[in-house]
Amino acid sequence: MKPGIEWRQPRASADNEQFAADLHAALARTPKAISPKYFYDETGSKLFEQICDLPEYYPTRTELSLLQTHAHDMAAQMGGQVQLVEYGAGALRKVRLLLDAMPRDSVQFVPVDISGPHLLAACDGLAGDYPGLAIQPLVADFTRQHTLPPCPAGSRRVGFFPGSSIGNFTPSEADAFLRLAAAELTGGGLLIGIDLVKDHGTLHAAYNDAAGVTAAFNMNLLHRARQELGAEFPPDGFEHLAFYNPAYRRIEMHLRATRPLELQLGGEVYSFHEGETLHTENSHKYTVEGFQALATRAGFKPGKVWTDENAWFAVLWLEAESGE
Ligand code: AVI
Repeated sequence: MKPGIEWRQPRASADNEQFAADLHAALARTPKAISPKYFYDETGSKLFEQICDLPEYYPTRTELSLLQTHAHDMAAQMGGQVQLVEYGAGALRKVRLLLDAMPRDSVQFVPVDISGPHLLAACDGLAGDYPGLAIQPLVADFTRQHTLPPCPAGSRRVGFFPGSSIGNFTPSEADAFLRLAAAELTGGGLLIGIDLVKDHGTLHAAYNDAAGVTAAFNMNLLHRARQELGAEFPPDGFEHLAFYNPAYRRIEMHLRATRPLELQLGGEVYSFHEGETLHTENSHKYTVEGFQALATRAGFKPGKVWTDENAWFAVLWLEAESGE
């Protein structure tokens, strides 16, 4: 910290402390990189909802249409009586399509999400629309050890992880999550949405929309840093950068310095040379076979696959066998 400079933190909270610590670490490493989880404050979550409706962003509408068309077939893979665990539940929009295909009294629904207030609000809405549905929300980070409510007698525990959210995990995080899920879903299975490798133009457009919503979503990370942590940097010092990296089969999002500049955070000064980036997100794209191989290594047995006519997105059923 520079002598004589007193850093005033605008709003102190445990969340801010973690954000500050992670942002310091992100800016100190080479290359600079931070977890995409910091996109999702209230503004970021709203921007993400807008992204989902963009004409260029095909994943949401493609997955919704797969769920709409095949919900009965998907529900049939799951089995008669189920405890349905949704990982990273969010707005609970997609699960409604599955629930519509299942007898209400055959399901105990366990949405798991790290954000308590959002989860409880979404559950209230669901309970209003699905009277009689048993809902047991769990506030937890589903990527870490957590304890699910016991599976009701006679039910199979099945997981639901839509949205190609697994694409935002590093390969080792994806492997760790799948292993954890295979263990806790033993005897049941996992229904998961993945975004598929496709032509680079379609991928590029999905993360570089004409309306600039994805750019605003990316830049929101810097707005948060300014508002919540008092970070200082030139207002036009960074621009949105998103491109497909074929070597890793992933879209990379970065915030790129438009010129040499300094970013001050809590008394520390971090330099950026022109063109240097803060890497903010990876969005991995898979082939069905590649993902099934990953899931098999984690303990699943691949089952049915539903995909659209362009083969842009896939929903996979993975059996978590008991090994007996
Ligand atoms: C949440 N996740 C699956 C989105 C994706 O496509 O990787 C996040 C996103 N980033 C930019 N646009 C959308």
